[in-house]
Amino acid sequence: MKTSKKGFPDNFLWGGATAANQIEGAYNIDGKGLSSADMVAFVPKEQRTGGHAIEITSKQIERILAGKVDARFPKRHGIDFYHRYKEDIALFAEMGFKVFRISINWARIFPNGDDAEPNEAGLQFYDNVLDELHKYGIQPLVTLAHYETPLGLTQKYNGWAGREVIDCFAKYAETVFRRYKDKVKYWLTFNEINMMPLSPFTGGGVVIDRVENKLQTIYQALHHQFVASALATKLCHEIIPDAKIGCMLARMETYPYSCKPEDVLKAQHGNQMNLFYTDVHARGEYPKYMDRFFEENDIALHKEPGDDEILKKYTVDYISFSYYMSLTVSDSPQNERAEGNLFGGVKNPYLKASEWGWQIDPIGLRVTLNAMYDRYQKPLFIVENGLGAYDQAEEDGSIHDTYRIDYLRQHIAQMKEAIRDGVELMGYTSWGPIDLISMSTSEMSKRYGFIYVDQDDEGNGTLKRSRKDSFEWYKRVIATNGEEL
Ligand code: BGP
Repeated sequence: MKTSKKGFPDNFLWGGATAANQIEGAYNIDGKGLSSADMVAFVPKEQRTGGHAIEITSKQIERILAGKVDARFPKRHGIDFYHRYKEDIALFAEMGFKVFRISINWARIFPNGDDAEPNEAGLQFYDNVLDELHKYGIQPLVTLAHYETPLGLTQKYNGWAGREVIDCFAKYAETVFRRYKDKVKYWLTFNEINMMPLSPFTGGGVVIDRVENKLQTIYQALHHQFVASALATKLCHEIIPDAKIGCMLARMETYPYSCKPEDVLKAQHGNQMNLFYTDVHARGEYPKYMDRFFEENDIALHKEPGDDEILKKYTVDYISFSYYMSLTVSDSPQNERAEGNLFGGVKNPYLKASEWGWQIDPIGLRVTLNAMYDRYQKPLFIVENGLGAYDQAEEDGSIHDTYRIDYLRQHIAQMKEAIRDGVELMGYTSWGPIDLISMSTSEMSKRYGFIYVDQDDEGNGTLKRSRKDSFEWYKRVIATNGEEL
């Protein structure tokens, strides 16, 4: 048997991915309003429940705003990218990045989410960042909403639970499309849109303590996001005809624990519940299997006339996803739970887990790339992947992060295999190319970067940037277009 030699396409987009609320800081500078992320406090280790289940009540928000909560809010300060973006982008350029994923913090543009006019200082900041990227020939990939709902929308409409937010979002999207039409050709609507059921506040600024039927509220809010995403797709195509716009999912390839038919069925259901989001975005309609789920959970979605047509008409150009782990499910209650694994599941005996319990599975990436391409026949883009780990700086400041290199090498090798299998893959942006604040725990010590940032969990440090061993490694990967791993 011959082995295919096909490698990464010449125009493959190598780079890194970030989110405004995890890097920028400057949370109340130059007219920025508060966003959901600014309410998220540091979670001490003993209080962690694993995953991303950050829940906040309306009472807690009131107390935070009244200054009655004695906690730190690391996402308000990030790694000060707001003032250091030039230095950081120069480092990305040194690694040879072809693309850099950022998000626009909506509350920097519309401080309350529904203001009459945009905030010019906020718009100017992103102009500066985009210009800096283009200076080095780096393509920006921009997420419109990465867990950053303006807090004003939570207070007024309960975030995305309120239908009014669709119009606010459409106005925001139109504003940034018009402003950056010559500078941004790759867009994403909602980051990990499937986060909503796990954490409605993170996913959509929704506080669920005010509502009776939690699931009803969550899926209604999601419906609003689907419609908003389709409207943004429409606007993007009209305003920037040569741009591509995609959706974004936290992909959980779900395995049956055994070949017992009950396990297999459960895994199939798990995959459906995960791919539901990309089904709506790519196929343009709610899949039939959701009818049963809605019925059995007393969910009656309210759709306005025209909603279904909008979803059908404005489907995405490509599908992007984050991939950190796979998920294994079992029908037997005696199986050991996978503590810390995002979205639960049981322990997969063939996989090792990260220090945060995320089950590492490079082959699962090839499985999922094949499965998704097969299902949608649309280009795919891996916009997050990486290993969160504790790094140890040596006396001379060097950091030998071989574990990170191993993780990335194995995943990239599987991407190459998937391309040989025939998958159309546009690019790869590893998560957190520079250390940043953790999304789920607000730790600084959960590091993903090729670039080290001198800051600890308490927010102490010089914020000095330095290169880890993985920096040179990734630079080589990009320079050889994935041939040398
Ligand atoms: C994804 C989010 C990112 C990011 C990443 C790693 O879910 O889109 O914002 O942070 O996960 O998660 P964490 O920071 O919790 O390790």
